[in-house]
Amino acid sequence: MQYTTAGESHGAKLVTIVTDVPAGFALASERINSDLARRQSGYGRGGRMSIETDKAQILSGLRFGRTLGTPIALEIANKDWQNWQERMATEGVAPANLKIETAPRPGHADLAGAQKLGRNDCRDILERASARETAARVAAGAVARAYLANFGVEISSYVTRIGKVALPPELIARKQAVFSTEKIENSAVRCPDAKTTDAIILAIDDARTKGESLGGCFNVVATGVVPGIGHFAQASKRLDSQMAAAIVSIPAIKGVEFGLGFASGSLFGSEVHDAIVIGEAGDGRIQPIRATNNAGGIEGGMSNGESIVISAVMKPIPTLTSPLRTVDLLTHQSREASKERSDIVAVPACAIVAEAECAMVLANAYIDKFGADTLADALVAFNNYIDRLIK
Ligand code: EPS
Repeated sequence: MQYTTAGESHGAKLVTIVTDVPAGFALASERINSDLARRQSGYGRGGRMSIETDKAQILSGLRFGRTLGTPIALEIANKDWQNWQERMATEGVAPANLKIETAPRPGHADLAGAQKLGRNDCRDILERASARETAARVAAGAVARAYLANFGVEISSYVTRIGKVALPPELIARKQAVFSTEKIENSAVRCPDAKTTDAIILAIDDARTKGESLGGCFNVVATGVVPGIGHFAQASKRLDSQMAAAIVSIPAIKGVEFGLGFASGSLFGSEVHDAIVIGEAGDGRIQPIRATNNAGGIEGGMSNGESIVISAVMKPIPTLTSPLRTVDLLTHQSREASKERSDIVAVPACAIVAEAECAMVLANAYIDKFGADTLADALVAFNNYIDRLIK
């Protein structure tokens, strides 16, 4: 399964085409829209989210609610387009009074993009570099997620830090996803602990008062993944290399870890590696399993049957209401960076985008192992594999 997106932040629509989709699984726009709504939520987001109600329209690749095995085209209308039609017209000439953005924001794609493409209006860059594009990724990821549900794979996420406020480490159990969906989804910042949520909200309010922005960390957890997904034999097929590339492709992500991650560099081998014991796997089968899950569910580039636990860090939003210094692209004079309407923090939204990226990687690894044509064929191969694992 591959996806491509198109669309500017204030253009008419966001579009995504998902190709190499197996035939015969159920997909509903309600499911896609629920992920789109989850991406829009989160305390500390900017004015744009109160303008938009992202909804995907499925244009192709389905018949009577089931995939045809043909490309799925999805589109999401930008309601804000009505306020930008002149400034973002795809044809014709620029209006005489067009305001151009010549003050690149440190931390955004503005300057390097303007240099790369020889532009002096940063809007030519920022419209596409905007994280608005991630709505289309979430729609594509929902297709992958619907496919994976047939194999018992579920993907969730939660926020572990925003700015200086972090979920106490003792609450983060790595063996499995212990947080209830309700606790995560009911938190205004997707943090499963009420006390931490309250402290994060105060930190966001404080950042807003100071004209600041914030970043943070989140975990993505995939449960129900059978062992042996991915491959040890090829760099490009290693599950963790694919997953890292997919997560780091999300705007503003500056690092990714699996399981214990960087902390494993300061520990003894016996403190890091997960002892193998006979026990009950996630689906009730008696199997060799792990006593702990410090590996984050991936060893040797393959799933090991434990939950896949990925942590990532998102840098603070580059648009500041108390901006940093920059250089005007036309005059080369020092000035303040431009102030776009923006979020104070978008870490909870970013976690949903990371769920989508994780789903796309896992769906591809399942397709690679169990077959690309139809869900029915893949389920036969999958059930044979499960039987073999038990013997
Ligand atoms: C976003 C929409 C954008 C920004 C945000 C992400 O809307 P607008 O630019 O109209 O306010 O809120 O983009 C950024 C933070 C960024 O740095 O590009 C969205 O839909 O997620």
